[in-house]
Amino acid sequence: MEENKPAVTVLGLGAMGRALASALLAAGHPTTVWNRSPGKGVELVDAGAVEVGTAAEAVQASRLVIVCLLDHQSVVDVLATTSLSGRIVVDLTTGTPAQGRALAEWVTGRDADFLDGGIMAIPPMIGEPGAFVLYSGSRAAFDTYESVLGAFGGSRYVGANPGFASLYDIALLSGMYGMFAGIGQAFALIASEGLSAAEFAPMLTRWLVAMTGMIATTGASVDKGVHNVGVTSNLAMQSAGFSNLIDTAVDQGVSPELLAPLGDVLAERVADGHGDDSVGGIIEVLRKGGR
Ligand code: FVH
Repeated sequence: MEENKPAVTVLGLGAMGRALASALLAAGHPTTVWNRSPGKGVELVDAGAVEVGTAAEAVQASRLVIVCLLDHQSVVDVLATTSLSGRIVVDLTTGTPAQGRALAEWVTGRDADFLDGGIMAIPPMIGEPGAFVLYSGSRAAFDTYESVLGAFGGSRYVGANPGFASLYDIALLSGMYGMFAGIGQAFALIASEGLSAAEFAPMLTRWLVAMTGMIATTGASVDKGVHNVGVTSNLAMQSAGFSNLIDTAVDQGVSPELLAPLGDVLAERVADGHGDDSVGGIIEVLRKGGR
């Protein structure tokens, strides 16, 4: 351990907590770890970590406390057993913006500072260049510990509102799950004729990568609230063509249940008189708040 490196505590040694603790150890930080069930810290202890028996002891060991548990309730339950006074709590557990704001209030009410975080990586990526972590809440805490948090990958501070890291996190995950839905549908269609999904995969990758160009242009049109300028593939055309996706799924014995709601939203925007919009126009339907 390097003497001048800040000590860090990690609460939670699931797959992600172990990866975080491991990255801190690799960066030379004296690292104290705790997990509800014993036995998950053995390799970390071999690498130099100190494992303690209670969350309260772990929180006393370091000013900087990283929390990575299953969910928001487990975080509240565990932190309630500790004394947080003078601590900087960084919660990297996935949660909602409302939970991030509630936890910030709860933690700061206990004489501690707070950062909420959203990890945009899976455990093997931690410490690698592809990983990045979003932070929101105390700017002072972020500035003080940015170099420590850099052990996990890139760090991005997204605002003082403690709910913002979760908001960005969930927005990114929403984009990811939308992609998963489309990929699942595409493979199901290919498999319905006994064709090779593995051979189809490069074609799907090429197509999806080509389509990513629309992300930046759609973002710009969302900010302006204008969706009908410079449109090359208008919504009326897309909505009319969308029935082919539903009909083909049904004909091939594949469920259209993931795609059908998107077809409804496209049709609603067209019915609202915005058939000349680009696909970004669907955001205006979504922003009405659901049916
Ligand atoms: N793994 C991933 O790919 C994703 C990447 C993005 C961020 N997520 C979030 O990270 C949080 C932890 O995920 P994880 O992968 O470490 O999850 P598990 O391996 O299942 O470990 C869960 C840990 O939480 C502990 N725990 C659960 N319930 C409680 C409780 N009531 N009180 C105290 N601790 C609790 C559990 O302890 P144990 O079961 O070993 O005793 C583990 O330490 C999560 O928010 C992801 O969404 C990961």
